[in-house]
Amino acid sequence: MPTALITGITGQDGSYLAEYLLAKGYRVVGIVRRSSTTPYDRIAHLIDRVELVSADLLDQTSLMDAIEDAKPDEIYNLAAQSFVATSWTQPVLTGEFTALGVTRLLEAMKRAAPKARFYQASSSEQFGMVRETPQKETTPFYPRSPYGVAKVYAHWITVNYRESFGLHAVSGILFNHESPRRGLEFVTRKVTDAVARIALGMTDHVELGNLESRRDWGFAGDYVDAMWRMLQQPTPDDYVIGTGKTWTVRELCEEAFSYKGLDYKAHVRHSAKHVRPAEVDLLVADPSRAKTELGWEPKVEFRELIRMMVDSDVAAHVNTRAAK
Ligand code: NAP
Ligand code: F7E
Repeated sequence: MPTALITGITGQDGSYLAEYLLAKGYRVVGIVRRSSTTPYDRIAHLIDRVELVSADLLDQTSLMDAIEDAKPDEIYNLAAQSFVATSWTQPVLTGEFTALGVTRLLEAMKRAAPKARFYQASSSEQFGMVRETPQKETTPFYPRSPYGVAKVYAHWITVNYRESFGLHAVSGILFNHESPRRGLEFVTRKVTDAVARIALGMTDHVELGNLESRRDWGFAGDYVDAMWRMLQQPTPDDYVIGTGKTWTVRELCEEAFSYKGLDYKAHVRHSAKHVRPAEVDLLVADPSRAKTELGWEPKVEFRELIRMMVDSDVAAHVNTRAAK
């Protein structure tokens, strides 16, 4: 039974990856950071089947201990300060978690499990002000936020440890991927949750920033399969993962509101508070290399994804009401 160590197991991707690897027969060990509460909502249904160890990307010794104890065959580094907007208000912390945290983890792996395979969660935010469209593995990076800058560092330190020390380390450059488990602060979930609350008469509007930016949105459940496939390749390399299609935030609103028979124009208000100091205007992947070399393709398309999220948010609010 192979062992996988997942940082960020309590996050959106970590929860789907844990499910996916358990189904494949892995022993799954998840790193969690100490908190005064235990917010394991996304993995509550897995809690008896995974092992949790306490460590933090800020703390080198805890990472060394976690790797020494778990003895992993595969390490998936999904932990990060992952919200782009927060990276302008907490730029130093974002750099510590999202950039230097990766060096700490690679250093721990180099010492405690040099034969393990390492996955780094790179991001389409690294392309930022895009140099070509669609974006592929060879497209130059031009990050537009402290988060994007931190991810570029994390990406290159992963390449560097591969080339310097022969570690089997790969980066998946993943475009936006969403699900009912997406954090409420991200725009897809913010919109689908608002649609649910408006449809149930709990509120009548939602405040958004820039409606014209374009994103390549896929389903998180499909993307964790790509992570695993990357680590099974005999030679470590980096891959772009996305759908190859792109939509504006406005189109996202149209899709989500019209599903419940609502007109987004009557419910979406502009708020300068949600406009970013620098924007990434257009992202769209060229995932052809992943298709050819990994045999990976997305299964859930945009409309199905948005409807799945609206349905889930409606059900959650109905259940909460019923429980009161
Ligand atoms: P997420 O839901 O925000 O989860 C982030 C995880 O990181 C949480 O489990 C969080 O733990 C953990 N974490 C944060 N700081 C930590 C620290 N100092 N030490 C240990 N753990 C820490 O993010 P996600 O959407 O699943 O994304 C997973 C990864 O992929 C992230 O690295 C993200 O930047 C990257 N990425 C995401 C997307 C996307 O569209 N989702 C696209 C490209 C790349 P707590 O529960 O304790 O907060
Ligand atoms: O913003 C616009 C916003 O926060 C998408 C992370 O997972 O994907 C994610 O980063 C777009 C931006 O995701 C609001 O300006 C308008 O253009 O959902 P988001 P993101 O910034 O693309 C990448 C790949 C990652 O790696 C990240 O970790 O939507 N937008 N109005 C808004 N965005 C938010 N959040 N809230 C608004 O009110």
